[in-house]
Amino acid sequence: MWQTPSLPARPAIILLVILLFADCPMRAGADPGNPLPWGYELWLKFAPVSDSVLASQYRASLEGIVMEPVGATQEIAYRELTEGIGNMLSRPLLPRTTTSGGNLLVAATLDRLPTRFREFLGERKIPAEGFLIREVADGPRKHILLTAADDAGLLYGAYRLLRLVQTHRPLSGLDQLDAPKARLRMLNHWDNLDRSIERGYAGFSIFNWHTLPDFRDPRYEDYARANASLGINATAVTNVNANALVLTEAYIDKARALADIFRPYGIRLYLTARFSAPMEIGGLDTADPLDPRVSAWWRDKAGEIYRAIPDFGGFLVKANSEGQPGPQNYGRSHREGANMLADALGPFGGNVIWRAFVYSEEDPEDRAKQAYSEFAPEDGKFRDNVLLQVKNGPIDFQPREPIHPLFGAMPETPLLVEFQITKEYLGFATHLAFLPKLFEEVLQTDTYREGPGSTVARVVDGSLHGKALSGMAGVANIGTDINWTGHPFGQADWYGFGRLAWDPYLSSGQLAEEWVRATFGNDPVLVASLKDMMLRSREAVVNYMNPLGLHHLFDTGHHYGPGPWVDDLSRPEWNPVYYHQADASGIGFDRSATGSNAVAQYAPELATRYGSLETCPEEFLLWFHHVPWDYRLRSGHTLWEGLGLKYQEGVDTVVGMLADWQELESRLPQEVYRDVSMRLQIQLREARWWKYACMQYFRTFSGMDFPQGMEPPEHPLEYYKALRFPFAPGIRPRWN
Ligand code: BDP
Repeated sequence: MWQTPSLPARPAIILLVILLFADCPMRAGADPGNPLPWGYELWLKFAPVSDSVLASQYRASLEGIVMEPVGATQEIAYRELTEGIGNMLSRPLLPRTTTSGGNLLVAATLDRLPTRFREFLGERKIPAEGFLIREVADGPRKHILLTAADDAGLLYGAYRLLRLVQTHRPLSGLDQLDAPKARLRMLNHWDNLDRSIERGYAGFSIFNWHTLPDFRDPRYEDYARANASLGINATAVTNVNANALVLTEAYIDKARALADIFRPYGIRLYLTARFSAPMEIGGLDTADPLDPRVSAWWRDKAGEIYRAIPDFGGFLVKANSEGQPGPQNYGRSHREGANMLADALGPFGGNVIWRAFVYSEEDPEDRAKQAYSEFAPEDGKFRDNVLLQVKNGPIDFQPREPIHPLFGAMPETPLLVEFQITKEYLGFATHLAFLPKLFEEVLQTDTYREGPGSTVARVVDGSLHGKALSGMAGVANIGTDINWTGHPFGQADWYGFGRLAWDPYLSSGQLAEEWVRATFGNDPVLVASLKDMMLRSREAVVNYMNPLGLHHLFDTGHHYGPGPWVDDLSRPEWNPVYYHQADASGIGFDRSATGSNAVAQYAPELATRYGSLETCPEEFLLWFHHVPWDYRLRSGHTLWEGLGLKYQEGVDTVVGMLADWQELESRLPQEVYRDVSMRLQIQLREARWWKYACMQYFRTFSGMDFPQGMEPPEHPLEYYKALRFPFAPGIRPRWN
């Protein structure tokens, strides 16, 4: 049998994994030729092609490889191609020195490609980080040509070719010219220096700051590899609720070690910068951005970092938000704070990523309006190397939100769309909710800022306002769990995020299918059934948690489970009652012209659509309107009935997902089958809990009977209100 992959990191990982699992009995369903537990290899398993006809076609097209790798990135591409294709074709992909001896894979960057191959490009240009994969005729031979303008492009092209084989795509007639649509494709880790992870549900942080820089956990390289395989090219490895220590000399040295590992994979390292760092670690008595001592401190700090990490990406900053320090502590604006940092990083080519997630405890304005009010008037006043990072919706990563009104509203300011991959509000790592469905919904929404077709995807790729700098950031769902993401299907969220950051126009259906094929193989029954299940899963969560535009009904602090009754927290907008506004007359937040008028922050087309009860899509009904309990929905049901039936629909979908999963038992590795079965049982129990708790509570206002078709609650309201979860995971530690 052809060998399992042996990237440099691999032997050490295998050893580590063997040690970790030394006490475990032999796991049923494990591949005997591959000692890695299921899930560690993510979508990069490159299992042998099971269809023998297809396998022989691939073998005939890929008889050997002509490639002379130059430098670390090309070495990786070479290794991936030879080992991955070798594995999938169950025979080595041997090196050749000439193109005469068979149908070959010919791979090189353009500058090293023989002229006769360069001609196959024709008039087309390969953009930075892009690649061409094309079947080309060469006398009696047909080669697969892989070429790129730069090393990163060659690596991305290698992963694309591997994916084509892995997902059983034909190679004949192949002609793919592709490049990332956005410059910045980034993960944000909310990882603390003590390895706890804010909103992390898959173990501890993979970044072990204590043992860095000397101990280079092989996992760092496997992490970089997984990201590179998707096209992710930047990562901020520390929490936005930042600790200034990471900017001290010792930690910069640790960060250098990570950056060195990530570099050959085309990934630039970012750090989060705590705005008060000049006081906490710099001995100054102020962090006022307009104080020359403060700006000098940041300039020196930038210089120090760039001496260690010449390609350092820059700072990601959360300022004056949820208790974090910022320029407003000194009466300065976000712009003044961001520009000061931008001036420090600019000479080195670094960026400041400034988060727009701000809302103030003193501001009585609707929280959904605050970021727009703060930032929109500042358009055009930021330095060129400042990017504004805007969450997908105006509140906070809810199961469903309308798009953030800032999208398309700042034509002069580079922008990153921020998604949450970790499931703070979609069931942690126990619920299956395929997030690319949510991402797709946001990306395909039309902002109408420049007329019809001004989608959020065009904000991500920069085309809406011709921006060179733009992109997508995702809050990572990765931890030390052996399968990286806790829930096996959490891998699909990481995968889908990365692919959408590369190309925000991809469909969630395609991504689900790609991931299933890469992860579970190409069995058509499995592919169809899992894809269908994944595509239904996100709407299920919306329905059993926050249907019809409800939002932020989550219990306090940990956000685990329902807490719609919570009304005693110090800040009004920390209480779920602020968001649902239920009373005897109805339920929902009036953001129309008669209410907070948040609708006016959107382009007129959306403002009109959302602002009127008649045209507002029902999925956003209670987001924008306070609606009487007996209001007739389009289905003919009253709002009260419709609400109960939506909750029920969510639960029913999970019942269906569980049944579909059980049907597939014989087609799945046993360990995954059991793992996901248990998680689906938890999901079902919690879906019912949400439905019962919320409907019991809302009935205290509607005063109506539960609708026909909704299972009646198992317990009285007091039971649900009394539930406590002091150790629910992911809570922010008290010190940051
Ligand atoms: C909220 C989280 C909180 C984060 C905050 C943020 O509850 O832990 O610090 O977002 O994005 O969703 O800064």
